[in-house]
Amino acid sequence: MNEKHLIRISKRLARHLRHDPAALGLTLGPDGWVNVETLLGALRTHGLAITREQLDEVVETNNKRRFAFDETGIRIRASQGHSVAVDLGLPNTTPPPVLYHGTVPKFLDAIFHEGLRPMNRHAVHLSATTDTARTVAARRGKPVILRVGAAAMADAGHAFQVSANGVWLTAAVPPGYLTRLP
Ligand code: HQG
Repeated sequence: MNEKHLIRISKRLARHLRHDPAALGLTLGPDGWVNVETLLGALRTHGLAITREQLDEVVETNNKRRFAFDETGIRIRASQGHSVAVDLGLPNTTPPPVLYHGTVPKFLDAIFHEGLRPMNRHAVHLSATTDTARTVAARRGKPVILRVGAAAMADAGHAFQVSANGVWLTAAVPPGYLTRLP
């Protein structure tokens, strides 16, 4: 498949597996999984006919590994980024000492006032590297990178999880743990 088609399918999957399964007449399981055959059937009914092999290619080649099959390959889910209610069942995990969050200048006042909040998603998304944080931020404008004192947060009892595709998740980051990088 060409790159453009792969991206188109990935965007469609992200929309339905994270935010709007109902638009395909689907309901996600409580843990976010949906049966692959059911998904392919629903996509076909809604104008996107793809084969299981094409779906496999999207999952394998996706630049952020946004989607994952269960161990049997029968079900698929988004690894993070949901706005619909799901419990991914990720274990609490000790974070590295420092994590990063990429944002844009217009949000800084609010962020330093009330901290990082999940906004429409289930959790605040944090990155292990400044490069990833910069890429996340660049979706919205001029990147500003915030350093998150993750070890200090963990010491204070904040829980962290890491998604199957390596995104660090936490419920919220109070402003005291944030430093703007130059
Ligand atoms: C900002 C993409 C005002 C926050 C990316 C961000 C990531 C606040 C925006 C993943 C705020 C939320 C997540 C506060 C946070 N006041 N603004 N108190 N707290 N914000 O998209 O982290 O390509 O929900 O800085 O690559 O940007 O979709 O989160 O700018 O991995 O797979 O509110 O989404 O992945 O935006 O991105 P988002 P995010 P995918």
